[in-house]
Amino acid sequence: MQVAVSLRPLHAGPYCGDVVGYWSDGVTTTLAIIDGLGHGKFAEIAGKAALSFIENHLDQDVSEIFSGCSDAIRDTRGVAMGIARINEIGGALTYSGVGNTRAMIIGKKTSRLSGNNGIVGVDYQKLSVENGRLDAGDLVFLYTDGLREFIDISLYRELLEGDLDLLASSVIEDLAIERDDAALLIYRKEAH
Ligand SMILES: [Mn+2]
Repeated sequence: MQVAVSLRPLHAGPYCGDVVGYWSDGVTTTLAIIDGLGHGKFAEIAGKAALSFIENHLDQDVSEIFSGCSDAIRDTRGVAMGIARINEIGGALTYSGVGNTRAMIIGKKTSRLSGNNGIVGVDYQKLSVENGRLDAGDLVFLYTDGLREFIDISLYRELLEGDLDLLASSVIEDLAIERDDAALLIYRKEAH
């Protein structure tokens, strides 16, 4: 797999409430996008607490991670969060999200994955699971609401098969809004 991350704290400040993580053992890959509520120090504390919970519970399935994380970070402001899990061999992808983080798959066609209402660490009513399948070369975008929601992929055609870091920095440069932290993670499936 290949992964690129681009983060842009609000006003280039010292804190970033948007946090991303990715982990792979070569078979199972987990991608996480986290937006600590609001911005500033306490958003970052919430975001990092969620990241740390995920990192320490990678053996659990995604619904268990969401419920455990929601309990574990209850003394923070809470977060919006999306987690994608990918089987590197077969290409199966599952995704769950709570709050307004965004996810999309860019393959032969582009599909947007939907999340659920709520706040991890405060309350959410249900956790739906979206399923997809990735072929080698397909991309997964996970991003926060610090980017404009609609990413017009056609504008980046020439970058989609190229350097992921350049793609991530170009998208965040073009689409980050002025009033929030912004984070984008791009994953590319490689042939197994
Ligand atoms: Mn945000």
